Amino acid sequence: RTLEGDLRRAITANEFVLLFQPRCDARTLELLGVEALIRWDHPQLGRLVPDDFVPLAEKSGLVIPLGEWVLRKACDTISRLPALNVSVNVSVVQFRGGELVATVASALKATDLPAHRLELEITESVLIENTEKALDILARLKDLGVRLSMDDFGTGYSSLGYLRTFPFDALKIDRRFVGDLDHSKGALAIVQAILGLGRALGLQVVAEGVETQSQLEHLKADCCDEVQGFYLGRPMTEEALHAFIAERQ
Ligand code: G
Ligand code: G
Ligand code: MN
Ligand code: NA
Repeated sequence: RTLEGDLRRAITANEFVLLFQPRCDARTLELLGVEALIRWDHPQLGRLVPDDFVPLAEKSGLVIPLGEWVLRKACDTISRLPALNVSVNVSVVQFRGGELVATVASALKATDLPAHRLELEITESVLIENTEKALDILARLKDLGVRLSMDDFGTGYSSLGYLRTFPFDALKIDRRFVGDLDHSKGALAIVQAILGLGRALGLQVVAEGVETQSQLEHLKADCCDEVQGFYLGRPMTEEALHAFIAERQ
């Protein structure tokens, strides 16, 4: 048996789980949306995180059907929760196949989720690989009405130019910078610079990996729009998300 064989069977065997992590208004802490995060409950190996199997899914092409499942599941779950937005991570491999736009359109149609409530999180690798093609796909995704965000912002090397060239609505500050906010002047300077850049370009800025009150205070002081991280809530099941929402009402 191989992990790839297991992966091939896992979709039909229903072994994947989609968790949802809160994204909150930085000032009011109101719940605005969730990021969908996949897990694999492997029958022998237990619960696997994306680092354990997404690279293999990308190499084998299985990330295409897997990505379809994630989009459908995320849209379906959130369509039943009034006013909540959902963001979904999209792999560079999903951009190669050429079916991404159709896959997103059919997930929205099948679940009746208004397009503006779906955000696709994209990493820089998508833009580096084939800039022309990526630009075309992103433009067609924007035409559908979905939001686009640049994920892991600050960790790449040419992100600044991309922000101008590509039709992003938001950028997500990588949790490495947020995690160092309390004890590193350098990290604070970088976060402040990203927030200033986002503001100047009219982009919404989301900070990831917020774990402490004091990190939150730094981010609020510099007008960060949204915060995500263990301080606000861990990735949770759909049932736990319902309880999380009920508790806040
Ligand atoms: O889930 P975790 O909290 O461990 O996320 C680790 C990484 O896995 C994140 O950077 C995220 O971008 C990626 N990831 C999580 N869920 C998905 C998914 O559904 N599809 C893809 N392609 N990547 C995902
Ligand atoms: O898409 P991305 O790579 O950014 O995925 C988010 C990842 O960060 C997921 O693996 C998620 O479980 C993880 N994560 C979310 N909040 C926190 C946090 O507050 N601290 C840490 N260390 N990891 C977090
Ligand atoms: Mn992400
Ligand atoms: Na990220």
